[in-house]
Amino acid sequence: MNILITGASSGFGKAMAIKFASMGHSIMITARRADRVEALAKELRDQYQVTVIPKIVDVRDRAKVFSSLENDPFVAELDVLINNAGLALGRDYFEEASLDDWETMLDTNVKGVMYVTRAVLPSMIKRAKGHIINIGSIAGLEVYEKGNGYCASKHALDALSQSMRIDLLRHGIKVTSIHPGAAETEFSLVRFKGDPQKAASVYDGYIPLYAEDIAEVVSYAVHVPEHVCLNSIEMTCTAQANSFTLYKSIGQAKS
Ligand code: NDP
Ligand code: 8X3
Repeated sequence: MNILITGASSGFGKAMAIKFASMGHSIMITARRADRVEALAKELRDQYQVTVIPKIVDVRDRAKVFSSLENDPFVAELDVLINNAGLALGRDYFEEASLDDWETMLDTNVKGVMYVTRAVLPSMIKRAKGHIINIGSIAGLEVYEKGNGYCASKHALDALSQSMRIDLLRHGIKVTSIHPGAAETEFSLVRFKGDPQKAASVYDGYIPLYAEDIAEVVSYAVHVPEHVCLNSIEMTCTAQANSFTLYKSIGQAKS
């Protein structure tokens, strides 16, 4: 299969790139950090002798997204698009949160998905098949304190996924939402703007999800038979029930 993964320089996207390359699939991997994307592409090509195409794209840059993807020969034969690139910025009360952070999250997590999906859709429609996997979040299913802008972006993404599923039915295109809970990646380091202690404290006292867990579930969703579509998958670590109930054995509530 030809699989395009956004946000492959770290976390879930990188784990998915490794998983799919190890299974022999051809992949296109994208993100903003060129050094990481290019190094990963080389490493996977050397290790698994598969096609790995690196593309340096900021999903917020509408013109660049379209010029990079629209007429690409790999995209012309695309089987699976994984909209994974995304981020949270800040964890503050609504009245204190940064407007710039809100805009960056909405531009990346919502508009970025719209741009990338629209850029690759013509080839899927032409071939009357394809699978779009959107990496949502439990923050897109339930809101939590100080989650405001991030929760809004992931709720919007969930609405988009449901719309795509309905509107693309007539083209034979599947749409799957994956909604993970707390997972230890660079997500919290980004959210807390490079503060390693704050980031690490998110994962203290319990075993969170790891990027490989998400890659495993995405791979399962990709490999179900053609006539089956997993519409929505919510997954958390065993210590988490929903976006505001996390059992930390050291007794500290998620905050
Ligand atoms: P990471 O920070 O480890 O990875 C995020 C990836 O997104 C990076 O590759 C980053 O690449 C890319 N990215 C961010 N902004 C842009 C942009 N503007 N253009 C292109 N790429 C971008 O976090 P995760 O792997 O944890 O996050 C992946 C997805 O999963 C996100 O959508 C996140 O919201 C979601 N999620 C994460 C959870 C968690 O607890 N970790 C739980 C639920 C959902 P680069 O900076 O090089 O551009
Ligand atoms: C990331 C999970 O709970 O930090 O989407 O919002 S959470």
